[in-house]
Amino acid sequence: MEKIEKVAREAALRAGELQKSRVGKVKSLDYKSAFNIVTDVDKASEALIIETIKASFPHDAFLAEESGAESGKQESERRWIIDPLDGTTNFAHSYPFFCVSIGVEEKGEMVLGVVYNAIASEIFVASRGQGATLNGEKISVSNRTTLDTSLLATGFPPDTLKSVHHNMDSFRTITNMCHGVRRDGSAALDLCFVASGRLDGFWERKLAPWDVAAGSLIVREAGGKVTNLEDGPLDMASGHILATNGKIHDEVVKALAHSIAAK
Ligand code: 2AM
Ligand code: CA
Repeated sequence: MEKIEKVAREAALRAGELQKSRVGKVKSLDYKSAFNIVTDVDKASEALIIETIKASFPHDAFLAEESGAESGKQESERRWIIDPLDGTTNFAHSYPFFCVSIGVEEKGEMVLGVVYNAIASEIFVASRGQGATLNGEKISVSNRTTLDTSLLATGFPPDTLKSVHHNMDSFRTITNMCHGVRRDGSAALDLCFVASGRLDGFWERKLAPWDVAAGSLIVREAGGKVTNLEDGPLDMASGHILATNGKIHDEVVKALAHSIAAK
């Protein structure tokens, strides 16, 4: 695990520094769908990350946002789940809230998560059973026990208004029940903010596995709770996620259920 962590950190740092050097200098911007964008820096970051990992682990499998899944790999093999640039919309607008997210899965279980925010020089790392750190210091979730004293975050994928259970109702409902709901545009960083106690909870619908793979392990290793929106097991394929400090989890689950039922 030490070598895996070293390589994951190195890949994240290399891609993060590239991103930092390219803020405000996007050369190409394509639309994956109506409001879902990808830049040359997303693609260059992913190539750099995969090249770095392959130099040490040439036989591992990858699931990465821009290049997808590699075919021909055994399910039991180690798999690297990569979002080379989480918060692309922020990046493209020079809004400084984006990161590199690298998760490592072995036999279907997340064993390592690394999230690097190059602008803030913050690297969040968690290794299964070993706790979570921010720049090498142990982190843990907050101690707040009630929703009405909590600060949360959520996010809105680009096609959210077309989805049946869209998030606006939940956003309105929960905003009226707590100190506030931030919408900052990087699910991986939002999860790390829950892990480090800056936020008490985060939820979002329809995320992709690479948005949550690393961050969900970091929250758990920091003592938090990660489920789907109904308090069931997290399914990275469906991408509905609720992460909290554990203490406000039931209250948020009830509030989300109420907001959906009220539709
Ligand atoms: P991205 O910047 O890597 O695209 C914002 O609410 C969060 O949703 C970000 O983490 C963003 O990741 C992610 N996101 C954006 N478009 C998405 C899509 N079509 N499906 C799933 N997640 C998406
Ligand atoms: Ca991305």
